[in-house]
Amino acid sequence: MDFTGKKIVVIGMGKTGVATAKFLGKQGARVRVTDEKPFDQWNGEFKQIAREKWLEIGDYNTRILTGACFVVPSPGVPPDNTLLVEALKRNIPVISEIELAYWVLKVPVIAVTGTNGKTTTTTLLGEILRCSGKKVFVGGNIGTPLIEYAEGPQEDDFTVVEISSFQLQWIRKFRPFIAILLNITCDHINYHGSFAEYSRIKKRVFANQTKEDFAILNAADPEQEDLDRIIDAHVMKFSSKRLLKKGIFIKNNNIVLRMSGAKEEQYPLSIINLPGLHNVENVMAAIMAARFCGCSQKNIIEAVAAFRGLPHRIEFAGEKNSIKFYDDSKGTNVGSVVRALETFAQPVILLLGGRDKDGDFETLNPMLAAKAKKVILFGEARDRIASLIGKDIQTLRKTKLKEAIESAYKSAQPGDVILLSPGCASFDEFANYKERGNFFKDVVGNL
Ligand code: UMA
Repeated sequence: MDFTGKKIVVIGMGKTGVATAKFLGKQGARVRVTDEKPFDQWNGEFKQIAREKWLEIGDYNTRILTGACFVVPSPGVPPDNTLLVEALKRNIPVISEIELAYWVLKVPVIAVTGTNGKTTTTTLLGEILRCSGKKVFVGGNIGTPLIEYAEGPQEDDFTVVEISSFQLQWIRKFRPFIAILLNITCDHINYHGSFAEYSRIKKRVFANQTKEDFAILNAADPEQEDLDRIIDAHVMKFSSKRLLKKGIFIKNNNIVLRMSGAKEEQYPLSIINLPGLHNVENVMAAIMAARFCGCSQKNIIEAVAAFRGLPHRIEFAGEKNSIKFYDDSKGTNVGSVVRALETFAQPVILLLGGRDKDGDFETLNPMLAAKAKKVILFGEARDRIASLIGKDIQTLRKTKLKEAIESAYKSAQPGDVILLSPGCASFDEFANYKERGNFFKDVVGNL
């Protein structure tokens, strides 16, 4: 597409919005930007483009839409945002940043989505590809927006991008040559309006694929049942629960990859250095994608064995008086709390809370009854969660995370695990989940 002279509106001046404006400006567009926050709270990189002739800063109201050719909202701008609703009313196309990037992308895209495990799978797949001698860009929701990559020389063999439901909301042609859907459980209801809508949007990752592409699905996820019937791509499934005629699954302490017309491959489970069955699923999905990219079994095994996981994902955070602490600050939805609890055989004191995303905390009850010795609720969401979890589960309410940690430690006994797996966003008390996780580690260190 020729962007020269086109008037394009970018909403939200965070990481994505600034990168998008920069890209469009370089392409000769007239870029109008706006944000609900005051100027001094915009992403620091905005300063680099603030004085450009092609840039215009607009007020945060519908006047900004006048004459717009299309609108690019930042991922965090919800679909019911007034500016977006008005743009659609006026028939002005709304497109995601990943869609815009896709229009100019020359490197094949591997998209990784799902409620949980995206970052681990994306990172691991990037490592496997690198270990196999391929040049790769790893980004998307994980950090560097795809549009920033699209603006550069694009000299890699593959791009591996973590894709969120927010980014899938406004795609039109975005077509990854491999798309992975790890799982769909309740998340971001306050953004999408309902679980059904969230699930529908997640599945859009396959919408533009053709039979030349690959779709990797989770055979054990009830939300993905029958999904292969509506996908045009070549479907391969992974399962941590049962054997498959074709696909990737667990058998006798091995991951087994069975593809038609090829010799069965085995990858010992013992090479995985990550906790929990959910991580075996992430590894299975990454192995399958890597094989589609032509990586050898030897290189895959080497890369998986070398991969130590990521911070704030059920990360060991220290031990005091035989009480172990784990930081799962990235666990920002109920599904991830379940996964974290499943990982432990010991009694767990769970720290749950933060900013609520309308999570279905009532579904946690069986898992809490089985695994949690006590639940310390903290932050904005504490009262709502308390009203949803079972009356038989011992709970305590604290305003701030620090008090919650101290209280957990006071009531713990040697052999217990204290787990921060908040099931909520961090924004009521912290800038992001990383800051919350690091704070947790600091407090634990000072106990
Ligand atoms: N804004 C508005 N109007 C609104 C909403 C937001 O003007 O209605 C403005 C805010 O004031 C702010 C800007 O938009 O200045 C923020 O935009 P953003 O929230 O989209 O944030 P970015 O900095 O662009 O970061 C986004 C992703 N953020 C979200 O999806 C919320 C980052 O994922 C991602 O790393 C980055 O793009 C690069 O791709 C974060 C995230 O929390 C980690 N993602 C969610 C998740 O993983 O669960 C989806």
